[in-house]
Amino acid sequence: MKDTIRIIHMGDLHLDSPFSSLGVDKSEIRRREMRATFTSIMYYIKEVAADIVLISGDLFDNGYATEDTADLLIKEFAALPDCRFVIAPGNHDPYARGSIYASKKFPGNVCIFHGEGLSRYVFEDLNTEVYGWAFCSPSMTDSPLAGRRVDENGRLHLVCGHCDMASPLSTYCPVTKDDVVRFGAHYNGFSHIHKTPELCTEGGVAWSYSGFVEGRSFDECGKGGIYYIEAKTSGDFALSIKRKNIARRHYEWEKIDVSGAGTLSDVAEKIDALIREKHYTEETLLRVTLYGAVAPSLENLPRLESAVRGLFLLEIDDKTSPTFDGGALEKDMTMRGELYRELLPLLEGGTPEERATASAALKMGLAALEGRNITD
Ligand SMILES: [Mn+2]
Repeated sequence: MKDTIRIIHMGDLHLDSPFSSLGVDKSEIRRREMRATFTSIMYYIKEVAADIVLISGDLFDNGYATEDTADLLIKEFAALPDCRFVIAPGNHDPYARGSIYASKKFPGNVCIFHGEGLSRYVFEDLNTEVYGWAFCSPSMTDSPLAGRRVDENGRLHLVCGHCDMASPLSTYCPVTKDDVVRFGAHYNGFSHIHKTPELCTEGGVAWSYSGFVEGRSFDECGKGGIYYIEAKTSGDFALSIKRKNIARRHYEWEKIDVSGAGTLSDVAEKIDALIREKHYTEETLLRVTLYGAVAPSLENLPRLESAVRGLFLLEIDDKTSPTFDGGALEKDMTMRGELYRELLPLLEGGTPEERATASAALKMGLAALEGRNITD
């Protein structure tokens, strides 16, 4: 029997996710890359000779999953027959009639939970048990761990499940911290919350979300990844847990103060400086929130999105105020000055929504008064 086993924990891959916020071409690239990342993870699993892979749900998006994806999963799992893949279906890939899990023939090294109650797979040769459950529909209101304890049988105990630890009222399987600690498994691999995960431990119990693997929007910034775990299969069942970044591309969201900018190239220079400083590349999807008082004549900052500046995607979130050096406008006796004076109370003292609306109104109004095109 192995003294130490190697475990991979991952989830929330959302293969075939539509990426609807990107254009048609880029969303297709991202869908392909997502599948390629899955293949890279499989290479990694082979390279480290993992014994068990915990996939804690939302491996794919049921509504969008293609036959190609099903074939890819089955082919990749079958290519690593010495590794056990344990899958706990989540709210996006529930074990439901007609789903890939229920209708496709998976190889013998793949174990898929298929009921909402707690059950387990026992790997005697590894002295390890994996407890888990399945979403059988897009929601689940009871915690499978509530009031339960592991069998104290001298084995390494793992949990693989999709759940929401944020609220006991969640309809996405509300598992509480108390449930997890009382249950007493050595490592609990969860998924559902996508942000970069935090490993928690208490009283010999460790748990973590897997986090996302490939970011899918600006809600998922930073580099996605998986966990690599080494666990003793007897004695103190000590764990060593490491994060491995594996994503192809990453979303980032930055803020830049562009106070005093008078032209688009002033702003572009600041964006370029940030890209250099942070070493962002074509692996980066970047959103920049621009803020500060800029010249009233500076409008249509989102036009800067058309040059991606060496990135995969650049998105401009314009929160500037067109009030820089407003003295001249304040004294201007034409319609331009009148418009400025009219909007000034909102520009300076309104709510954030009022300031944004007043800024847009001033920029458009000034452009219109100068006979410039305001439709693009
Ligand atoms: Mn989920």
